[in-house]
Amino acid sequence: MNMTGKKIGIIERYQNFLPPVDPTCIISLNEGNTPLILAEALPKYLGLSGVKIYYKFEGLNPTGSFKDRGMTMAVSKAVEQKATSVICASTGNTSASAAAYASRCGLRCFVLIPEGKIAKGKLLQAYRYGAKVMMVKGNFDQALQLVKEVASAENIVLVNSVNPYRIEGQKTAAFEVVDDLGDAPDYHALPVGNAGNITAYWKGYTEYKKHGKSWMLPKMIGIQAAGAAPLVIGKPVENPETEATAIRIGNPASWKGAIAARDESGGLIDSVTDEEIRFAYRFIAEREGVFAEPASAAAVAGVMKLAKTGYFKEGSRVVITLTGSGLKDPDYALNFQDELTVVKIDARALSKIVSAKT
Ligand code: AN7
Repeated sequence: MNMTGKKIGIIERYQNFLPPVDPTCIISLNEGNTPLILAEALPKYLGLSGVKIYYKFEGLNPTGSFKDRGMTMAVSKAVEQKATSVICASTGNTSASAAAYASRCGLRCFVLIPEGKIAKGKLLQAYRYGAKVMMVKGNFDQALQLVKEVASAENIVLVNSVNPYRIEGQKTAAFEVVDDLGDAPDYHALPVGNAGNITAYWKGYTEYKKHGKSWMLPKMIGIQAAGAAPLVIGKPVENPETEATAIRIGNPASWKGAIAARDESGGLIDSVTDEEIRFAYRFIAEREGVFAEPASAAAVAGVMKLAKTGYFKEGSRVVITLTGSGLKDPDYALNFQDELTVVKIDARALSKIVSAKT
């Protein structure tokens, strides 16, 4: 229990459902406990008045993405094992999170990121939290291969989601959804890159049900970007491409976990184009007041696509995980040719603008 009565992190909240951690080794930034926001505009837009859609907004975690849930576990365990360093490959959010948690406990942090393909907000987080940042002339898959080799040889703790503690921590998001809704939803949609998160959610839902915390299990809906959709086409993509750089991944480490989640839940894994991602990204920000990054919008785009085929049953509940904050990627946010209106310091000129019909 926290004596100050302040919010506590996922390890303390869900300790009975997680591998034990020495309490003196817990490294936490009060991650988790993110809101489940009821969608208002989306079901109206889709003509689904009988379907309740919720956004699990993971952009409100301490470093602005869901990765913090896994990182508190992985870094706490690294401290317990008396490690001195952590290392990861990343499309951005993992590196930001690893750097933050490592800084909190004095671990050295090495991050490898694909050259030129990382959102600025994530890059500056890695630097400012004090990580040693290295660009790789190559993509995420190649960077992951590299850190796997070094971590096993040098006894540095690897904090990518191949580290099982990452998945353990991330499964707590499913617990929170059940705690909030009183049961699992009928469908759970989320973006898929390296496939750790879909694996984690499915583990969370099935374990919570086994503990008698819920009656049902959701159909898991994984959404990839069309240019980086190995799980949809059934084989690795050598040169993955998408504007949603977080999920620009061609050979997911948790491939089997994603397929199991899909098949055991009776769900599906589909892809959406960058065009569809752009539309969904703007829709949730401009119509719902929820600002999430492009990869997160992919899941919304996926729900839009499926809804148009009549996929969602009347009376059902759909949860969409918005994995990261829109503030992570300012370049993407500013590439819509928005017009900047300059106003002279003049109330008359201003009233003319605000009273115009468009
Ligand atoms: C916002 O940071 O892989 O399928 O290195 O940042 O569990 O990989 C990020 C992935 C979705 C995909 N949404 O999750 C990394 C990294 C956002 C992300 C995903 C990521 P996984």
